[in-house]
Amino acid sequence: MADCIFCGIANHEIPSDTAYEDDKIICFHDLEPQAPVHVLVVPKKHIACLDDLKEEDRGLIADIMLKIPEIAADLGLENGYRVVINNGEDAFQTVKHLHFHILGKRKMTWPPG
Ligand code: IU
Repeated sequence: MADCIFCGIANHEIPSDTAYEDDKIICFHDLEPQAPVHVLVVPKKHIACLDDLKEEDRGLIADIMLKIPEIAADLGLENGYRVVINNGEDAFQTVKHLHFHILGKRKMTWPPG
């Protein structure tokens, strides 16, 4: 989608520090990490947020969920990690292209801020 930064990263028009990539997914290190390890798992298809998911995206979302533990293992997150989706304004979603944060290598707190 034009003017979407994460589409630009997925298309390699914008550089990123890529941790994993396949034909449907790109995972790259967050520019403003909130933990010692902080990557974003992004579907290459432009989907703005969870509310825009369609039945046809079922396989893609399953692929992402199954890939996350593999990426976490590759990043050495053997003690656990947090997966976050900020969905919509109240959740402070700043990039309107669905993405899954993986944060690790520090103790998380609960409830989240
Ligand atoms: P959010 O869930 O939409 O709030 O998270 C967007 C994340 O994307 C946030 O952690 C930013 O630091 C990160 N990010 C990035 O890594 N590279 C970019 O070019 C932009 C945002 I724009």
